[in-house]
Amino acid sequence: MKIENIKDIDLNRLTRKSYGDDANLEQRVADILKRVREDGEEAVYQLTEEFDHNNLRLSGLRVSEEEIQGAYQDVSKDFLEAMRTAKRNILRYHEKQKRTSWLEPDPDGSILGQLLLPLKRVGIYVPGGTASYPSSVLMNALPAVVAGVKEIVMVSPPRADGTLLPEVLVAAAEAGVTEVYKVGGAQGIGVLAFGTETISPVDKITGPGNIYVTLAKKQVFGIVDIDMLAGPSEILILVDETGRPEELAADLLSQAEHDRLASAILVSPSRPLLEQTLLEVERQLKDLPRAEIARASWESYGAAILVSDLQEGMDLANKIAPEHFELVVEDPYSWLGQVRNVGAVFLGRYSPEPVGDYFAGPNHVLPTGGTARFYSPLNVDTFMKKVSVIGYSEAALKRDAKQIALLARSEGLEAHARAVEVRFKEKFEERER
Ligand code: HSO
Ligand code: ZN
Repeated sequence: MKIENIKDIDLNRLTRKSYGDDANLEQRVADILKRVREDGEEAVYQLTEEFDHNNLRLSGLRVSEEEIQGAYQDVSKDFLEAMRTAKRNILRYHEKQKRTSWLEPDPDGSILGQLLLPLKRVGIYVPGGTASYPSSVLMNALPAVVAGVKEIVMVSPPRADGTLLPEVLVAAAEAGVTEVYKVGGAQGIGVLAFGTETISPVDKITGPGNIYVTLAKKQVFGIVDIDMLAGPSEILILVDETGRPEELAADLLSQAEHDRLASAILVSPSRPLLEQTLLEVERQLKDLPRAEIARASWESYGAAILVSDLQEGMDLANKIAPEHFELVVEDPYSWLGQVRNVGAVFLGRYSPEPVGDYFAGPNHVLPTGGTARFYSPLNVDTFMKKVSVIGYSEAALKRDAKQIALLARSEGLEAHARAVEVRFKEKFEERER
């Protein structure tokens, strides 16, 4: 890899879209969703045979309570303990996000307010294969638990032997998931959105997935709500000359190893640091178990960008809007006020990105593909909705009646105007007499 000057970089390459716009794929996903909607579980069994090479007709789609308890035998004590600590941290952080209903009385006797209510039933998608992360189960389910959601349904594609990863099942149990089904891909999203003969549909679907899952979420949006359209993981590191190549290379690779499409970008005003870090990445790639994936990502979507100063680097970060942003500079807090378009910011050399992926408490489901311009990390609000409250008093309505009626008539809506005035009809009549 070569160092690129900011003047010469192609921003388009670095600000990929999160999801493609392949009309063929969209159609295939639409067909799958239609089959699930029309034929229910029979379609789900057929699709699971087609895509996951599994016949689940005998065992059924639901993971039993015994299976979940059995999974505890297959995970280590240390894993369970680490997961429980992570859970505590995630809960503590998300509790701070919780907002409550409010009612505000006015001296005139009326009351305005807002109810904050948990969604009743939500669905969490957990990918299969090497992207089947127990940590993501916690990150999706725990904010829903804090929000007060009662029914949390998880779906995930079965492995070759028809089971789910024990660590994922344990994470689901620990996180308070109430139902688990072995169904993945677009059909998994279909089950959540439309329901089947035995599974009730959910109100909202969250969680990352491959392109099929993402397109399916896009297509069911409106029937249910969704969190966001998640794409491959990204990291951008802004570093001054105090950075250490060994640490920077490790952080870049920590995201590159997720996915061939992941992107890892290093930005610095120090050319020697960029050079040394590039060498260090090559060195570390040599014995990385997922080197093949990490290298593919690094070679296609990685970048080392030379800027004239940190300010230029900061502006570039806000333009690219990366999912993860590491600020490895002398006084990271002095830059915090300029951070705008990133999913999560990691301050200083002791906040490497995996601290956020697993443990610190903030959510690791973050906006990707430049959507940090308008999306937030998954949070407690993701699982709540609001209801407006209007409780006018007689005095308040009397005060406002004329103006409301006037606005209604200006829109040609006479019945609206009368609905207000009829309350004071006698008094109006009295006055006229
Ligand atoms: N960095 C990923 C989340 C993750 N990392 C899960 C490890 N496990 C997307 O933010
Ligand atoms: Zn990660």
